Amino acid sequence: MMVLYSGSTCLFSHRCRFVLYEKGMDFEINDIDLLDKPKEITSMNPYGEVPVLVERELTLYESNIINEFIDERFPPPQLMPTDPALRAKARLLLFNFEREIFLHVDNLENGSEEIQQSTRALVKDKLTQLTPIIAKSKFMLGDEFSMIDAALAPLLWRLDYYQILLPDSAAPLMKYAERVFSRPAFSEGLTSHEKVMRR
Ligand SMILES: N[C@@H](CCC(=O)N[C@@H](CS)C(=O)NCC(=O)O)C(=O)O
Repeated sequence: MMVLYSGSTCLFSHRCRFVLYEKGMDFEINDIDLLDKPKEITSMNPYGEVPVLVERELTLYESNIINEFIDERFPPPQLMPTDPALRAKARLLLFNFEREIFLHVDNLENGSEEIQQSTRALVKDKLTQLTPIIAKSKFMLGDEFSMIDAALAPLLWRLDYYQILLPDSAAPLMKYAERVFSRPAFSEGLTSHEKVMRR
């Protein structure tokens, strides 16, 4: 059976748990204590990070790469667009999110107080800028739930936890977040540590 090595508070592992439940696949979770990381993680991922997915001979890391594999490997619903141009655009959006937002997540958790504060302001601005996109449709790519929503939701879930308060103008984004959180797969993918991150 497929095994996901996952951190119980790790935003990136959360993405993969969400997608695995969306696809309704059978899998096993191996909960990794990041403060006492087993050596096997570094032998599976040269960057020493979770999530890691193992399926038979295949070992993958990087949450978005794992999620694309799960999406392609298992039956519909497809979470990436099928049209090549739209698919490429979706990948570009994922790349932009990583570069502009998710690269900074570590600073929210491990940065000095000063760094945490400036990162909160940066993430707040970047997320607020997404409001016009979501004001027009149900999900990030239109009316269907997609990989983009799965990539973003774990951060939106952690806003209280990271002490990020979005302005009133971002109300459509928070309404969208509630829509994503109400999906059964989202609740199924939450660990007990994550359940209490949001008030
Ligand atoms: N870009 C990676 C980021 C993964 C990541 O940063 N994982 C963190 C936990 S959330 C980690 O394993 N850090 C190594 C450590 O804490 O030793 C992804 O998308 O999978």
